[in-house]
Amino acid sequence: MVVVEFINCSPFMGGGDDNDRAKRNSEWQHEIQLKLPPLTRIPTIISTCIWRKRRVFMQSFSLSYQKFVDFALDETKRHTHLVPSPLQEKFNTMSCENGKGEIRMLSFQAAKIRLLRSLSIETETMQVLDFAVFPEAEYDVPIFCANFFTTSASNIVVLDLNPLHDIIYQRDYSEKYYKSLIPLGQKYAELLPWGGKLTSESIRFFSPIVIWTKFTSSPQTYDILYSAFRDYYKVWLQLIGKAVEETDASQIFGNCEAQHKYLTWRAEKDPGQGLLKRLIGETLAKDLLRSFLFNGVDELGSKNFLDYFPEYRCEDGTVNKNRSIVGKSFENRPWNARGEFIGNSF
Ligand code: BLA
Repeated sequence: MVVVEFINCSPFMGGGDDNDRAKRNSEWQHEIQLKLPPLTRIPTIISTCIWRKRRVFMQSFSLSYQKFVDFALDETKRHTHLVPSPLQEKFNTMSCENGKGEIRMLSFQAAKIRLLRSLSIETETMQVLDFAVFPEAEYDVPIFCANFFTTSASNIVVLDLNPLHDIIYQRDYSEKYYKSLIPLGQKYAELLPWGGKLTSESIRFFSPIVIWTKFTSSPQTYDILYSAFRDYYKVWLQLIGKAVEETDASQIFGNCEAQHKYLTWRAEKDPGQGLLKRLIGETLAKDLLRSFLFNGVDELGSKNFLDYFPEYRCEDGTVNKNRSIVGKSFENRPWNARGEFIGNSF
């Protein structure tokens, strides 16, 4: 259940003293209450001082990311044959430690697809979807990535075809996969504006068409997000469908290492970690991260986090626990309308 906030609904914000305002408000509440269905409750005024603060009224609508997952699976099955992953047996459903929520996991593999996996969390106060698809190493196709974190107050959204290779200095990869998708990215960048500063290091894992946004919950934004998810997923399926198998061993190795670097980053620094640990405890969360969400981190390569990201090395040789060394940056979208990177620092 998601709560939408209606701010400054009161017609009685100004004029008169506190007693006047309280009286008029109570009449207004009574009048409004009569116009609403019997189960809709108007909050009672506790203190007249509240009128000096912003007014918040609430209405509910239900939200679930299940239809996003259903769409993705149906659409994938139209293109290829999905086979349950061996991970499915161990990772299916888990209850949150406080008994007030559930984590559901699905995983598949298919021709060209090493792993398609979905994790959704539904509790009384939040909904989370972490949906990703990782190609086999013979393909340099981007990684499909949808991360939605929703509470009554806000949504944090990342939706992207995460580049496997550098797109800032390696123009050919960008041209190959993103050039034709820039108009799609532009369309949604207008509907779902840039979410403001973020962990600077993350930008290297994002593409010029990334949707990074934050918004207050409403049915309209939910519909736009669903539309974006469908469009991005359909495009990704076309890319993987058209992708030609690489036969050059060094290219395959390069793809494999790039995917391993991505998994190593996310298994160590994903912003959802803290919450997962609170929901299911540290041991289970670590297993979920390494064996399921970022599966491959222990198999696809032998380098460790500090080999890839030496700037995180502490003096005693351990990994700096901070999520970012650089800090947050990129107040605005760091790509221009042609998809060229215009951010000047990391
Ligand atoms: C926040 N998630 C974020 C943020 C980003 C992402 C960019 C904003 C905070 C920041 O600047 O880092 C997502 N970051 C990504 C992704 C990549 C990346 C997809 O680098 C890919 C390379 N999110 C989940 C799950 C949970 C979750 C499973 O995927 C919870 C179980 C929660 N994401 C979550 C929460 C925040 C968040 C709680 C806010 C945390 C904070 O800002 O401290």
